[in-house]
Amino acid sequence: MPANYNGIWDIVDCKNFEGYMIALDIDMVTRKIANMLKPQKVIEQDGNFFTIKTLTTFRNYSCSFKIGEEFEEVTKGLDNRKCQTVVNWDNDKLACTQKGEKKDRGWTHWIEGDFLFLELQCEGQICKQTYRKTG
Ligand code: YOG
Repeated sequence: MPANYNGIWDIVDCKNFEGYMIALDIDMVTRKIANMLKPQKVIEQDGNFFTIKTLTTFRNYSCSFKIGEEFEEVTKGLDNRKCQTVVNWDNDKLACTQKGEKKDRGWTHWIEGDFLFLELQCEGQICKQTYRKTG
């Protein structure tokens, strides 16, 4: 039985989002706005099928995938790049690689009790986020 990510998760901590955004070439005005946001993750998991919605008052982003199946991801409203993306199980962690213009790009999710952790990586910058289950 893989881990169950279903639920609504609210951000409670965020480190180095700025470094991650600079690595993605996000302009300063947008970074200032983005740094004020309190994202919520709404995750729908059905076996190996996932939809992860990242919701904010400024922009929303949604990504749907099946574990192990590569797809073309367009990071619309984020850095607007195309990536060849795949998400795999690493034990109970969700490990994503996003191949494209940016090197060493990807993210990892895992759960510990009521907390959902996320590390977003791009070109040596790692943003570490913590979410708490609220629904
Ligand atoms: O999530 O990869 O859960 O898709 C990363 C933002 C700010 C827009 C969001 C809106 C990167 C301006 C995480 C933020 C910064 C800044 C919320 C997306 C780019 C632009 C929409 C992500 C994964 C893992 C699932």
